[in-house]
Amino acid sequence: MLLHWDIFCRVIDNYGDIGVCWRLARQLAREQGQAVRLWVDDPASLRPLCPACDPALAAQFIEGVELRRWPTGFVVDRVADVVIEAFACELPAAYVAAMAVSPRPPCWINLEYLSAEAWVENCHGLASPHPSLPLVKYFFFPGFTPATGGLLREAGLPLAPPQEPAGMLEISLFCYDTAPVSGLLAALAASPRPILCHVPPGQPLAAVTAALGPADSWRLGQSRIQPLPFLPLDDYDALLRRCAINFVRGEDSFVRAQWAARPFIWQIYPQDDAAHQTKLDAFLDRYCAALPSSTAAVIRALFTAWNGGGDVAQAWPDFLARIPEITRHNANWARQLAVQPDLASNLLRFVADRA
Ligand code: TRH
Repeated sequence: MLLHWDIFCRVIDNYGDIGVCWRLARQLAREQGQAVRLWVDDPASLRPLCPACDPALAAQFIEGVELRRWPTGFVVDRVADVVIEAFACELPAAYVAAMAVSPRPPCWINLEYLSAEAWVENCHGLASPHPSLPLVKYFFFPGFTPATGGLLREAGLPLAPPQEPAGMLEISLFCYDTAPVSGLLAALAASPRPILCHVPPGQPLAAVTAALGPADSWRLGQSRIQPLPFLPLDDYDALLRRCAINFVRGEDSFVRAQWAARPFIWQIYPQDDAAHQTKLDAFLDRYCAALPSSTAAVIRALFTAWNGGGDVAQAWPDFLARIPEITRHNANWARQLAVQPDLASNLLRFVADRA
């Protein structure tokens, strides 16, 4: 069924808000044949992920998606069948008013942040009636189990990683500037195996430069630390599949690392009063559940250290020694997750059930 979708995205910081919304919008358009408008308050934030985007334009079509600048004075031309409020970004008041008087009020969905915590299953799909208008908003929680909204995954994504290269190890280092990169760099300097570490611009490069001093690239023992331009989204996905180990952060790169099925280390987005710590533990509990306890301990040690709770240089060699085992585990993990419907398909089903 062809539906009109309006997805609203407010860019809070970094690239995750637009990364998730853009991935969802183009998948709905490309794979599901839906008519999608993506409203972004800061279209320039999409440009690094999608070089075809011209931030100067108020409206443009890219990959089947109508990309619109979300202006301060929002004028409603029409109300869509499905309205996605990404990450509780708060819709324009005029749009909400138009929804309320629409002959067929849209299916209004708040797309939440991803979490592996158990409570997500109970809150996924909950209805929240508007306090004063005849409207209902539904909470849609991405997640790792069939009782959640699932994970973003394009059709036909290759899930089996290619053979692990015998010689030099390539790793990618996407992290916040709070990451303990000095510990990692010390481990790379001591590595008996040559390593090529790709460092994206922005916070990752700032962290490395703060640790090593300014340079075009760095050589540490047998390892080379090499800055990388910010890659278009699909090229970044391909980099994750190519590298033997990926450091990822936030939400979207974290999910992509799991589809890449390579060993990865996640730096979680820091939240007030250490709420992120609970989220990190919840993920590790699920992800490590099928592993022998010794391997789980090695993974936990490095994830914990990378998130500020230990010594990265100390945790690294054990992790490195288990790369073949972790790679096998991650391929199984990805296959197991891919049996579940993806987030876009779940969204369509959710909307159809409420039509
Ligand atoms: O950038 P992030 O840290 O994003 C976020 C935001 O901080 C957001 O506010 C927060 O809510 C969320 O995390 C949890 O990390 P993330 O989610 O991985 O987004 C990065 C996006 O950038 C992702 O879509 C992949 C993309 N990317 C590229 O396309 N090319 C690149 O070269 C790199 C390094 C990333």
